[in-house]
Amino acid sequence: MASEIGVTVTQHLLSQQAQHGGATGAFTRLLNELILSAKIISREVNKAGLVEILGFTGERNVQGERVRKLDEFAHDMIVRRMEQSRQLCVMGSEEDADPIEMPPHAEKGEYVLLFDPLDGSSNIDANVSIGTIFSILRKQSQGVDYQMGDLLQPGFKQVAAGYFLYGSSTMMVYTTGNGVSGFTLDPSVGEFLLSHPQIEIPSSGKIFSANVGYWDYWNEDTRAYLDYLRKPGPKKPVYSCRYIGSLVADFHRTLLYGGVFLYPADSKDPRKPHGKLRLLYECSPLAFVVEQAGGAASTGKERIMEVSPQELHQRVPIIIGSPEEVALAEEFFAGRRPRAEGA
Ligand code: AHM
Ligand code: MG
Repeated sequence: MASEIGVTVTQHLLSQQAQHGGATGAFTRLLNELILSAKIISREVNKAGLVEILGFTGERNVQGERVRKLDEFAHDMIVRRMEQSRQLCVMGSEEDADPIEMPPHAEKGEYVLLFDPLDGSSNIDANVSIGTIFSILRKQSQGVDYQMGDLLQPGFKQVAAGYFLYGSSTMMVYTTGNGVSGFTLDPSVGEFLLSHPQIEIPSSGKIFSANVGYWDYWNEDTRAYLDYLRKPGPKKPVYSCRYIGSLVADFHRTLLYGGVFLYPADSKDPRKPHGKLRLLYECSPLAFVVEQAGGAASTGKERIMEVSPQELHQRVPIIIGSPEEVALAEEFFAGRRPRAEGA
């Protein structure tokens, strides 16, 4: 592409597709449908304070949490639009306990979509940034119908992943395994325009992001790691703590500024032995993005992208961000403190 100025996300997708000989355009059509869903969600999020859409519905999602109306709206919008995309064989949503099958009459495709329709929704009433996270996989099984194994694929099998951030502006950040690109929605023309070509995460940063309210629940390794980050040392800065409590927003800041976000296992809280965040809907897609930007994502013991999913709503501890901070966390989780001592 001669100049990146004024490049729309569709142009960008097409140019990426042109680099893959034999591409049929199915993937571009699929992503375009998702982008349209996000534009509609963004419109609704932006007028959330103006209409009677806020408030609880009284229902609970599969995680036992109360579902807010905008979550339902986002979920329904994506499901309805993607059902008619003709590119999918099955979907999975954080808001649905079961796989979402295509309607019987719908033409099926070769892709699988996993998504968190509106992450961070407990922040909606306070006008805090929230987001949609997505992960696209290729169907592995033979035949027209899907198998559970098509949904339960490790992160390294993803063909694309990214998120939409509904913040002070609406952004789309995605990867197809060829770097990470960011687009900002120009609401006057309704287009996502390339604003962040080739995003690269700094190799280290000065911010950690974690809900330190859970300090007493965390294990010794987590506490030792964060203690190290927050205390002065001759060879290191004192890290600032920034925690919005909205994953897409916390992740996006980490991607741009560097540092580390973590949602560790709550070893002393039986409700969250594996942390809170879901492997397939939140951790795997963000791991793909961060790795493509030069960062890393780990459970503390294992690369997130290599975790083999056992169930749709599986949760994993996550440490994600700049490569140096994530590598250091893995040292602490292995019980080693070599780089910490004398630092
Ligand atoms: P959600 O998918 O139900 O919105 O929950 C996920 C959110 C993330 O956005 C955020 O990182 C996390 O929950 C915050 O949890 P906590 O309040 O326990 O710190
Ligand atoms: Mg979520």
